[in-house]
Amino acid sequence: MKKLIALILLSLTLIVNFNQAIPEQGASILLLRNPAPPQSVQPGEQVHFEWNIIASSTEDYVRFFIENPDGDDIFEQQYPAPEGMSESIDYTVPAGSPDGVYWAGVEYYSIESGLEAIAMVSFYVSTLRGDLQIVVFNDTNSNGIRDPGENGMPDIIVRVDGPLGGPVTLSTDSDGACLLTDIPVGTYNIEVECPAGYINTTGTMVEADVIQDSLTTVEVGLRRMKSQIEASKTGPSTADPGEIITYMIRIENTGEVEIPSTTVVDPLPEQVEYLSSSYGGIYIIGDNTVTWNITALPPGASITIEVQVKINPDLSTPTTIINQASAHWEDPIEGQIEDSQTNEVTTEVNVGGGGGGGGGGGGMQVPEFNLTVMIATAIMILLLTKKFRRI
Ligand SMILES: [Ca+2]
Repeated sequence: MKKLIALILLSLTLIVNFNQAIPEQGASILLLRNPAPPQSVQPGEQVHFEWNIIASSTEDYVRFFIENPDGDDIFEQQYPAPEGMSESIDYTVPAGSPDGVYWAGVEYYSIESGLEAIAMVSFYVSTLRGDLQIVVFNDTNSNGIRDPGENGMPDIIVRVDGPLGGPVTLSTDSDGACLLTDIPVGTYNIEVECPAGYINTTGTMVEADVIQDSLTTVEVGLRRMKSQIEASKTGPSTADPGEIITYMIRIENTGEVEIPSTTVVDPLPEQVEYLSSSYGGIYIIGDNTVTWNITALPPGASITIEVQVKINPDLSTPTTIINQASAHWEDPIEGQIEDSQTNEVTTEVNVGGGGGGGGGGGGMQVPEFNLTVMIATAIMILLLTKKFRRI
């Protein structure tokens, strides 16, 4: 962990220095310091500087200097030629120095041009210091809290703005963490860069207070955006032999990301003959299958496609036709192909004669029953009337 942070800080230092080197006539200066902000030193502690100068001109001398937060030079050292082109120095911050942002500079003077190049880097002096740890985790249940089993996310870019300046850019390690040690106390603003396909579950900016001699830990949750296609199908529940029926297939993006490409496949039942389809459906005779290609479908969007078929007119016995389609789509975040099945559509094919006869038989049953009830009721009334007459 410490090694990684050292590497990160070193790389940051390199970036800062390359940006701040001002080669005026071809000379360039690489100036490094340790520790690099936001890590700070207390008065009495040392800051290490080293530099390397590349020049095609003739060296006159090199000047190293340090400025306090007010911009006043508080330290200066000159290196006459041939010294100073590649040097290091450990500077001890004097006891009683005020807290703040200090600057160190290296100036290169050549015989030909005088002051030819200058590089400057900042360093922090802080009497009160603490540590800050930022952990980025995969908030799989999206509740903004790190629950057991929710792993840290490596290689996430984190920007930290502190009370003395910033931001510094860090990257999380294999445990999803980055650690800043010996940084000035105060309020820090942390911004975590969301990778494509993820959203932040704990807010895009997190504020953290660093307290003296304490470790402040901030947990930032990210969640993978949902990518989902839902497919459903409708069709008639009954039909006759030879009837033309229409199946409707609805494809809906119920996720949070655009699905770039969806293929819908409808293997037709053997009892039907393909007639036509909407939305550029392609019918393959050998497979008796219709296929559609749907391009970019944004979140919340849906498409309904149709296929017309004719029920086999030669069906002679009651038949149940079952049809089910499927959607195959590419998850744009993970890059893998996913499948969604529609519901099954069941169509009962009535075959004339058998069904009608059954209906007729049923039709006779109701009056027969009523007649029986009426006759029974009449007998009852007759019997009761006779009984009353006797009384
Ligand atoms: Ca959670």
